[in-house]
Amino acid sequence: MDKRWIRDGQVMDKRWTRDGQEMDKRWTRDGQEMDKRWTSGNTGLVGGSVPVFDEVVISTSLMSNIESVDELSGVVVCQAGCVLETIDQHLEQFGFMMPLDLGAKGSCHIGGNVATNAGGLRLLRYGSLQGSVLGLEAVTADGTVLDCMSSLRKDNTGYHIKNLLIGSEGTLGIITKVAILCPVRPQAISLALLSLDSFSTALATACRAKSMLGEILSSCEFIDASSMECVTKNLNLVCPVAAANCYLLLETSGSNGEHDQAKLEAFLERSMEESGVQDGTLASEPSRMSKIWQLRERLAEALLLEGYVFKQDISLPLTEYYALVEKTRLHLGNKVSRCCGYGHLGDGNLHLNITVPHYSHEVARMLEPWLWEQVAACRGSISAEHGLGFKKRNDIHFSKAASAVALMQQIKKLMDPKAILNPYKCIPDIY
Ligand code: FAD
Ligand code: 2HG
Ligand code: ZN
Repeated sequence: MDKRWIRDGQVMDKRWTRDGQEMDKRWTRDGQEMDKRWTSGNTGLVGGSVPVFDEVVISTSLMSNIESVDELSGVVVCQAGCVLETIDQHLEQFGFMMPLDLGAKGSCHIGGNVATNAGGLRLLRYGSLQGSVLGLEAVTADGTVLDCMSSLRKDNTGYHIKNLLIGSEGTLGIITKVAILCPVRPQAISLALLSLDSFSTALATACRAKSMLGEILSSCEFIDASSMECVTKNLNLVCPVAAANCYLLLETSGSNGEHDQAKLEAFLERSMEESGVQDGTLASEPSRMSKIWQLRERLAEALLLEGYVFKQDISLPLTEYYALVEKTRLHLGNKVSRCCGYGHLGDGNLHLNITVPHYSHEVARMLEPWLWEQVAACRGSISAEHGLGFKKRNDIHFSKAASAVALMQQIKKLMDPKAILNPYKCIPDIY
């Protein structure tokens, strides 16, 4: 690929932006529309799957077999090119579900999910893929087929090599197959959307949800007023609760509808007593829940309609979560059209998004490294769930000690001495 896709060391916007449904310029090259069969998931948000200099692109799209579902243990074995949503639909007949769900589920591949250690909307309940992936198969740089295809929950025999591959963003091996432990599909799901006067009320309500809903809480998502305005205005969606400074989406799922409903109602009654909780709606009917979920899941798509989006995916202590959005807003002032925050509050993961009509060098320079210094000062992470890819690999030191980066570089050198596996990504160059 030529270099027209790079500007000031940044991958150009259109190549790595998408809305979870309609793919944009990523699918064209030299004016020709690319056939989707020749691409992989490509939904990553840090340019990890974008060829930047001299790479060869490998597609796993034809590796789309779901090989088995163990009805006793709930372990699904599938090839890397399976689309996340397809696996989930397949599991429904067996009464299981994928432990991972994200807005890009209709396009992303399980191999890409594992390679990025994707988080998503239900990590709060089902944990990270580091826990759910029981086994994997990968091809290493010298062509060896690395067989770590265990389906056992417990296997402490030596180093956990598979965990090294999970989240390695294609730099240590090409994942070809995975075994994933899937939870039982819930019988009853409900979704509450609350509008709140401030982030501190949102935080107090989220904490109350954790303690009063306990084991049935399956998602705890935050949306600020600016994000809500963006998704409703740009996509013509309706927010069913009164406009406010902040919103919380709380999902419960369990095995007994009556039990869950009673818990949820007690929680909502208690929350509504708080003056800061302004309005709320509860849905259990699938089409109503889906409409509410769109307000959260389609935010990335809505933002794209405003021009260029500076996307940041940050882990922070909860006390700093929204303060960073406000600080960034002040710092950038009227140089940007929008500075908004949403994300997986239950996991301390903020998606800070800044829109400008066109890519701006000035805003880019104002944002980095300033933002990373803010994150490092409170010992947060500059990438909570999207990885480092091409975009952030040289900023890794804001979240990892030099000793850890040096060990990563040694591991890379050992496993890929010729740097042929996703070069220029994830960690700083050593060659
Ligand atoms: P790609 O984008 O194709 O690749 C991602 C990286 O993985 C690249 O470095 C690539 O080289 C590597 N890779 C891909 N396949 C393999 C393989 N088989 N073996 C080795 N390396 C491989 N992410 C989250 O974590 N949580 C979210 O909630 C979330 N929501 C999103 C919502 C939207 C609307 C969009 C567009 C993206 C979202 N993402 C989210 C980001 C993205 O969907 C995830 O990072 C996803 O896991 C990427 O999967 P993919 O198949 O598209 O991978
Ligand atoms: C999400 O949670 C994704 O919706 C995308 O991780 C985050 O749009 C973003 O910044
Ligand atoms: Zn996310």
